Amino acid sequence: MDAAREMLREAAAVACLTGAGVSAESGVPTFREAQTGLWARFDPERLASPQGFAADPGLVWRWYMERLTGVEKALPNRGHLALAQMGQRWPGFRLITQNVDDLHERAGCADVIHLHGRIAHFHCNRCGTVYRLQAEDRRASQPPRCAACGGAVRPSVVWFGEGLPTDALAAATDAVIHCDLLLVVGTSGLVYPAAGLPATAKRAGSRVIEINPEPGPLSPLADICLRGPSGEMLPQLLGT
Ligand code: BV8
Ligand code: ZN
Repeated sequence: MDAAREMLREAAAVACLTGAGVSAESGVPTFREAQTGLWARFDPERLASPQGFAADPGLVWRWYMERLTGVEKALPNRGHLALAQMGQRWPGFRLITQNVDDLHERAGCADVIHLHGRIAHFHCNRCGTVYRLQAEDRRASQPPRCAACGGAVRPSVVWFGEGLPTDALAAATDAVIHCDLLLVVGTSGLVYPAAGLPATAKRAGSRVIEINPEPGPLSPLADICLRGPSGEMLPQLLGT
């Protein structure tokens, strides 16, 4: 941890890429944790896809309403709060997340780069019109219909097989190319193109610190691996 603290002190420009692990201690299940209860028999990569939504819009809608309720009940944990403090201490700090929850924002982070969209935002799957969720939609068995074209409303998240928002991916790539230290926190490093960002940082000469209780495909890229939960590792790294 001392070497990591030293590396952070020496850094001129810091960026951070987070995955579902940073929200685990807030009680938001990680993406690959065995789906609990009702969802145990479904493959999240199938549900989080245009094919899954076309095949059974009601099932996918209910899955997202249940996850949204879980996110709204969750509170930012000490890891989220430590990252928000970094934003205050390192003016050029850029936070990139694969997560669709708003816990970084609720911890006080500004201009978070959301690579995979946001679960609390909605739009029409056919014409793209933005949709404001109504109370009755949360209990509905089918997705609401778009007032403009009658298309099905969907969460504004990036599904498997869909391209990432070009502006978010461009901002994330720019952030990792121009940082001299990248923190990679709570991600299994399985999902591309997000998982390619640490290699891009490395090629641009940045150093990489991984924070994750488990090793993974990104670990060989890291100069330092802090093997522990981010809710403990991040406050220690920041000395808060
Ligand atoms: C695209 C939104 C093309 C939805 C998500 C073969 C090779 C390479 C790529 C592919 C391939 N086959 C298919 C692809 C493409 C695919 C992909 O990468 N698949 C993978 C599975 C192989 N990618 C895509 O489809 C992407 N799009 O490529 O499109 C294209 C291009 C242009 C134009 C048109 C099309 C889109 C990917 C986005 C998918 N959407 N989310 C939703 O949430 O419902 S991704 C989803 O997985 C989540 O957002 C999550 O962020 C993401 C990654 O998971 P992690 O965040 O890493 O979480 P995970 O559960 O995996 O791991 C948790 C980690 O936390 C673990 O390491 C654990 O150890 C750690 N942890 C646990 N507790 C803690 C902790 N860490 C710290 N502290 C703790 N306490
Ligand atoms: Zn529409």
